[in-house]
Amino acid sequence: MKLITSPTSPYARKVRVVLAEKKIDCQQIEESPWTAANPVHAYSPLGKVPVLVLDDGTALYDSRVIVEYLDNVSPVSRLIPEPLRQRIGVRKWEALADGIMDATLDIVVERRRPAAQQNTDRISRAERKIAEGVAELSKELDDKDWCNGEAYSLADIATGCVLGYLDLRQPQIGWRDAYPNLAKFYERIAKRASFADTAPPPA
Ligand code: GSF
Repeated sequence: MKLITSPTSPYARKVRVVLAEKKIDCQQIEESPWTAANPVHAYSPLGKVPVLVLDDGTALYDSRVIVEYLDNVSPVSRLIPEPLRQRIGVRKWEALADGIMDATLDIVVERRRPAAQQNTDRISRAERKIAEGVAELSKELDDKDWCNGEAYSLADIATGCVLGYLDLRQPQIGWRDAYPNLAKFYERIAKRASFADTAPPPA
């Protein structure tokens, strides 16, 4: 089994944290999806990281499918609960965190274009999604220890990954000052080995 990944991708980080939490051995191959040739197309028609290539050659994507697969191949540290309401709660947290990642990535992609070609409407729409998305993370976390229910889950992993990605790509939004509960949560989760070992390189 091998994971096609990149050091800055928050979606790939979600998978790398899950691998670490579940103590699953997996070769990790770094590829850049942003080069003209995009080597990730060798593994997936969508050309996006992460891709998990199984031993029989089956390629799994995207990150949500991969984490569900990994959570089920090993019983160690279950990260997606079985009961429907809890499971859907966790998947909704993940959808929110992924949506904030998508909006943040939209801005990264726009800002890479020459200034005159940047789509300011797309950037404003993305900024609104980030602002409202982070407010929702904070509201839903409230004063709880964990995002969903009483235990550590994929909801915490997705939330930790998106907050780390905001630090990398949108540090000026200052989410820690606006949302002390998220700051406290992040400080705690960032200390886990799975997070410390997968931190993105500085921008
Ligand atoms: C998103 C993956 C993605 O956009 C998932 O796996 O959850 N919904 C998917 N990956 C980016 C890299 S990024 O995370 O920095 C990617 O590979 N983009 C290349 C492209 O051509 O869009």
